[in-house]
Formats: sequence, C-alpha cells, structure tokens
Amino acid sequence: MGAKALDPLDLYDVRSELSEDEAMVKDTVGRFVDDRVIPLMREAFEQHTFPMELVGEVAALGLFGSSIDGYDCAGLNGVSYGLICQELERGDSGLRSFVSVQSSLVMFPIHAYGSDEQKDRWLPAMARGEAIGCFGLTEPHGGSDPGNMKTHAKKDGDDWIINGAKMWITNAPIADAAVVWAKTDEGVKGFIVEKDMPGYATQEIENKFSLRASVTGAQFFDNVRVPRASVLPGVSSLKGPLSCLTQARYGIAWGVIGAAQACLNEALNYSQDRVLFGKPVAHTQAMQIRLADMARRITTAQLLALRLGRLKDKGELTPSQVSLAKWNNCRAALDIARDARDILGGAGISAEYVPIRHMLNLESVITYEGTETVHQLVIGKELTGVNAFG
Ligand code: TGC
Ligand code: FAD
Repeated sequence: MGAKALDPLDLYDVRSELSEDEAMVKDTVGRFVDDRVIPLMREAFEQHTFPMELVGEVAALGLFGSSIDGYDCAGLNGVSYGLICQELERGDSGLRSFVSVQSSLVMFPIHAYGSDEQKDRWLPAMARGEAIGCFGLTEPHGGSDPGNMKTHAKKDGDDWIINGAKMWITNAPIADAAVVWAKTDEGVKGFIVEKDMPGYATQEIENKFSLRASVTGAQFFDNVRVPRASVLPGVSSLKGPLSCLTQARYGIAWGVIGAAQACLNEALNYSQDRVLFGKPVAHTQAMQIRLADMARRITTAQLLALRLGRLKDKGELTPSQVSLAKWNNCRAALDIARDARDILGGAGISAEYVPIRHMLNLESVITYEGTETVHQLVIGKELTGVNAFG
C-alpha cells in the first residue's frame, strides 16, 4: 500500500483530532477568509485602513465573544476560538487582532468582572458588532511593566475621575467603549469609558509599517468623570488586566499558525514554479531543507496549540503555559514569514505575494501581548521560582 499523501500545511493531521463541531467552525471561517477576507486585505494594508465592511459579517458568523454562553454569543469551546483565530490570521493579523480585542480583551472582562447591567448593555451589542470595544492598558513610558501605570482614578462622590494616557491601543479611535485600567486607592480597577465622555480623547497612530490593516491609537484622560455604574465591580488588582491577556495570548498562539501556513503555502508554490539553473528551485536540496524546516515549525506550533486548547477546555490552563505557546508560535511564524519572503527573492518584497505583509504584521504580534523577553522571563520564573523582572 502506498503512503498516504499528507497535507503540507498539516503534516500530523491535527485536523483529525478535532470534533465535528470544531472542524465545522474551522471550515466555515476558512471559507469566509478565502472568499471575503483575502481579496480585501492587500488593499486595506496598502491603504492603512481596517475594512469595516467585514464587521457585520464577522458578527453574523458568531465570531465576537465566541466563548461566552448567552448574551447572543456562540458559546463555543476554547479550541474553536483558537481555530477562529488561526483562520482569520491566515487572512491578516489585523482582522484577528480586531476579533481578539473585542472578544478576549473587552467582552471577556465585562463578562468575568462586570455587573449584570454592564453585561446586558454591552455584550449583546458587541456580539452583533454594533458596539466596538478597545482595551487600554499600555502606557507611553513602558508597556512591559503595567504594574507601573501612571493612569489613576480618584473617587468623587459616586463617580470616579480618571487622569492619564494610554498608548498603542488597538481600535481606540473607532471604539464606542474602552475598558481602561487605572490605579486607585483600592487597587487597579477597570473602567468602561464611553467615546463621548467629556475629557476623553483619542489620536490615531499614523504611518505604521506593521498591522496596517488595523487601527491603533493613543488615549488621553483629562478629568474624565465615570459613574460608579461603569466600574467593573469584580476585580481590584493587576490580576484583572493580566487575566484578559491570558485569553488574548491564547488566541494569538493559534492565530500566528495561520499566518505561517499562508507563508509556507506561498513559498511552496513559488519555489515549484521558479526555474533556476535548469530546474525548479524546489528541487534543490537547499530549498527542500528550508521548506521542511518551515513545516517542522508549523507542526510543532499546531500540536502545542491543540494541547493548550484541550487544557483550556478542561479548565487546567496556566498563564505560564500560554506564555510558552505565545513565545514559541510567534517566533516560529515570524521566522517562517521572513524565510518565505527571502525564498521569493525580489518578488518577496512585493505586496502581490503574502509573505512581506505577514512578516511586517508579525513584528507587532511578537511584541504585543507581552514581548518575547517577557514570556521567556515568565518561563524562567516558572523553572527557577525566581522573579527576574525588575
Ligand atoms: P505579578 O506580580 O507577576 O502578577 C500580579 C498578579 O497577576 C497574576 N498574574 C496573572 N493572572 C492571569 N494571567 C496572567 N498572565 C498573569 N500574570 C500574572 C499574578 O498571579 C498576581 O496575582 P496575585 O493574586 O498574586 O496578585 O505582576 P508583575 O507586575 O511582576 O508582572 C509580570 C509580567 C511582566 C509578566 C506582566 O506585567 C506582563 O505580562 N507584562 C506584559 C504586559 C503585556 O503583555 N501587555 C499587553 C497589553 S494588551 C495588548 O498588547 C493588546 S494587543 C491586542 C491585539 O491587537 O491583538
Ligand atoms: P517596552 O516595555 O518599553 O519594552 C522595550 C524592550 O525592552 C522590549 O524589547 C522588551 O522585551 C524589553 N524588556 C522589557 N522588560 C525587560 C526585562 N525585564 N529585561 C530585559 N528586557 C526587557 N496595548 C494595550 O494595552 N492594548 C492594545 O490594544 C494594544 N494594541 C497594540 C497594537 C500594536 C500594533 C502594538 C505594536 C502594540 C499594542 N499594544 C497594546 C501595546 C503592547 O502591548 C506593547 O507594545 C508591549 O507590551 C511592549 O511594551 P512597549 O512597547 O512599551 O515596550
């Protein structure tokens, strides 16, 4: 019996480990990405704009807050959320970012720490894509160390007054509501700041060379008065925002696999078509080693993500395990994108092919949600028991 032909983008047949429902989620989102997302993304990236026309379609597919039960959300498991991120990021990291922020960084904290009124008001609207959210944690003086935030809130009767600034906030200029983290006398609290609250302003960060199909901005708080009803009542420590990061990092560990698959696919096609020195360059030993190495890294990332997802769905996931996967999979995807760019030679710098766009995007993805160094030090602390931060 001849050997079964393997899928070059799934050498270990990870797909066969998915349940029927999970495979259906993957295929549905995959079709959406092929039909609707990929045709738009090159131009969106070149225009430095997020394709807002996709928001309604993403909502109709149930991709916002997909892990939440109720509130018009899909109530899918963690593996399905991972697969959603993977398929979306095969299109572009900007769209996956949009869904990560809305789902993991805005709907998750409202669901986990919000009041019933906050949940009723925001979650269904966000699930339908009628309200857009953003997450303000990073500040201009140093995002890796959010415990050193300067933004603060003081009680004034029943209200809170927020002063400070946030930087590099995905969707800030287009968001209806921002979950903003600020220091208070009672610990770090989350505030739902609405776009028209007096004293609140945003400014778009122009001229990015990465994540161009995503809107990024700064936030400014000048005596912004927020009613008690807009404070998340369920958390008063840094654990609040850091727990949101665990959710988003989990999605990123899956998402970047999609970007890497898109790059390997392009490198495979190109190197098989490109005839150099009398034969397709894919027939040379040197090229096959490079392609094999990409497949090795993708396979490792896929197995890691699936194991992580199964742990999440059993309620056994730890933040350090997420750090390891975020670090490994972002590093693998970025290296693959850079190598695919090179395999295409001069064509690799053209937007006609996907590697350069994914490569530039992944420079952000490896930095946000904790830089590579931050995740390495999290693992160092796990291994030694010694905190090397600070
Ligand atoms: P540390 O003392 O270690 O922890 C404070 C408390 O938080 C708990 N904790 C976590 N809980 C859940 N998930 C995590 N990942 C957690 N990490 C820590 C911890 O157990 C402790 O709880 P308790 O009860 O003992 O108080 O805090 P630290 O100040 O030493 O910080 C550690 C460090 C460096 C790992 C943390 O500050 C960090 O992760 N820094 C990186 C910051 C970061 O990733 N920022 C991302 C901003 S959002 C973003 O980038 C969005 S991009 C969105 C997109 O477009 O997709
Ligand atoms: P810094 O923290 O200043 O780090 C600078 C360098 O120092 C890095 O190389 C880092 O690894 C290194 N370093 C840090 N600590 C140590 C140490 N102990 N030892 C040795 N080296 C160290 N944030 C949000 O809150 N919400 C968002 O929606 C959001 N979206 C983003 C979108 C984009 C496109 C980008 C680029 C960023 C976004 N961020 C967001 C911010 C992101 O989380 C931060 O950029 C990231 O956490 C790093 O912070 P920083 O840029 O201030 O770098």
